[in-house]
Amino acid sequence: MSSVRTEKEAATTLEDALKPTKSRDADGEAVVRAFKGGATEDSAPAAETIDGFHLVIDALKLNDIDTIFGLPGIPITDLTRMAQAEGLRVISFRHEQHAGNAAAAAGFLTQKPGICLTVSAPGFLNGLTALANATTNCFPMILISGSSEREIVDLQQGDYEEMDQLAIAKPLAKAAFRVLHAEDIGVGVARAIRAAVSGRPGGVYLDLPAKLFPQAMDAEAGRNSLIKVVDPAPRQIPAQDAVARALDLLKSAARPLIILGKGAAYAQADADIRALVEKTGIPYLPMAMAKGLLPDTHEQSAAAARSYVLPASDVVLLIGARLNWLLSNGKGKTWGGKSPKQWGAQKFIQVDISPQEADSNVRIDAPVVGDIGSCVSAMLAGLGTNWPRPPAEWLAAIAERKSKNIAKMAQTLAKNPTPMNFHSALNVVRDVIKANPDAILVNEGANALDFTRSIVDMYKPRKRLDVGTWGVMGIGMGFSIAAAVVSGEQVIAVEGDSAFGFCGMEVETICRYGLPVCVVILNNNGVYRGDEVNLAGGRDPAPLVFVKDARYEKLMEAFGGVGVHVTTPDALRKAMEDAIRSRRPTLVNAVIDEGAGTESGRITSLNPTAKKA
Ligand code: ADP
Ligand code: TZD
Repeated sequence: MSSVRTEKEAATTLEDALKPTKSRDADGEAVVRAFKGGATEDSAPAAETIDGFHLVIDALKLNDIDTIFGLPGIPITDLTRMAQAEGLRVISFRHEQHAGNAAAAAGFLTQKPGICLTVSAPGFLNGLTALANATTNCFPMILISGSSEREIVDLQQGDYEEMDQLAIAKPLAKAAFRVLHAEDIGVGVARAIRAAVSGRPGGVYLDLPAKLFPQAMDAEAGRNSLIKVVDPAPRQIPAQDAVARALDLLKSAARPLIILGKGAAYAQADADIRALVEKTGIPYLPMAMAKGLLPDTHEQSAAAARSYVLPASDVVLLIGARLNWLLSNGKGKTWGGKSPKQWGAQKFIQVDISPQEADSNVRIDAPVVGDIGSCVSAMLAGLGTNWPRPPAEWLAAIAERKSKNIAKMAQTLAKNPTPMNFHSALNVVRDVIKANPDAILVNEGANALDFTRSIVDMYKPRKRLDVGTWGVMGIGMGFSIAAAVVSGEQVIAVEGDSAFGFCGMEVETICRYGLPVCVVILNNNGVYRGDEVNLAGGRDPAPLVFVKDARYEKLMEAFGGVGVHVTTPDALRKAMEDAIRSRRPTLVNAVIDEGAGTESGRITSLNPTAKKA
């Protein structure tokens, strides 16, 4: 085994591990990373060495990772400092879950794994929710957590923040690795990157014990041990016969439909996806985070006729969308089935990178397995020159429903009730996004989510980030911070007041880094709505109700941002326009009718106890 792990060099306690003895050469350069070791005091001058801290940093940099989202503490405090000193952007959060959410969103937006860095046990667990959520959403991220001393952890002898983190992360991550020796850091980081972005992307856990960081090894050997990952997310070309089968089925359709999911947004194959939709002339539905892949105002969008097209369609082409609960698992009333378990009459084509996704809910007649870019371009190539337009009756039936529903929505949006409601407030957000199509919209809540999704049109790909596959609350500020950091664009976060509560403290982070984030809280005094009463008649408020008329905007003011309290659409519009003009961190507390909203929003039916007498 290499001299790196001689008794002399290896830190024997956590305290030792935290006290690296650094030395600099004459110009303060090259040996900045050098550690005493590799030579005894009376031997020849030590060869240049490199420690674990810098190997981790160099491994990340070598792979074009330029940002770390994290929260410092034992044993990774020095890692955050040194990473910043070495030119990485380190965004330091107030709670690891939001750092993890930021890493996940960065991964979705850039196709590079977002990095979240945490301390051991509790910090790791705080980050783990985000890691599990990233895996569920197929977003690439790497949760790097420091961990305590292996010998003590494994014997359960009671170390500081003792926990077998690797074992706990495994079932919630796409992959999980631990690095024990400095010379393996390069491999560990490379494996984590490959696992996160290849195939179906997901969350990866990388366990770095405290003792690893101050381990020193010969600098040249260290540099040679690092790996620049070649082609981390290799194209996966679909089989020609699978493509032909899919196109034959699509051609045979009388009532075809395309559904675009967030996998399609992630794939960054925007031009080809648009070409496929337009060349086939097939109506399409965007899932929430696929909105804007084609502008929501596109004439082929069937979003305003969703409840008509799903059951009526006969062949459905899914591109990067799973038939999970968000699509009623491909069966039941939504799809024309008579009972919740009954399948509709559709035949499905599913384009997905995961070979195991097909048939997970209903029969997939034509799976096309490969990366979306390659699959869609193969399908485009196979369309030929005389692809038939979908039957005119189908298009006309959709157009009729669409225009009826759009007219109805326009009427609702034109109203200006007092107090404001979701519609009159979101009508403003709709205008603001239309005028600022590059802005990234982050969205969470129940009603605040559902109404924003249906009212606010998106015009460009990957401009909408939301609660995703789990419908998880608390992603708002982490996603907003990541969006602002990786894109530099204005971010608008439309938040339910409950949703905001899960992550509100991160407005300090937004202020600290001066990020152009405008948070709009649709404040109806509670979870879903704010007008419930305690059924027992006691003094405690009902479980879903918050402090009335809470002044959330003061939270932003507390950290130097702009806080605005608004009760009218005009005031909301002005506050949002000011925020965009100034690019200052802004929180608009938009007070809406506390009776507005329904339990769980659009998914009331999933509530086992929601049936009201
Ligand atoms: P939505 O919630 O928008 O319906 P899902 O998260 O359910 O979308 O589905 C996304 C799907 O996209 C996943 O099944 C995932 O395997 C797939 N996917 C992600 N990236 C790619 C890619 N580059 N190529 C092909 N499929 C992908
Ligand atoms: N906890 C977590 C982590 N995720 C969840 N989804 C929930 C709890 C349950 N939940 C929802 O599904 S939506 C929601 C909760 C608590 C909040 C809804 O209230 P809101 O939005 O104020 O954010 P609206 O607009 O008032 O409905």
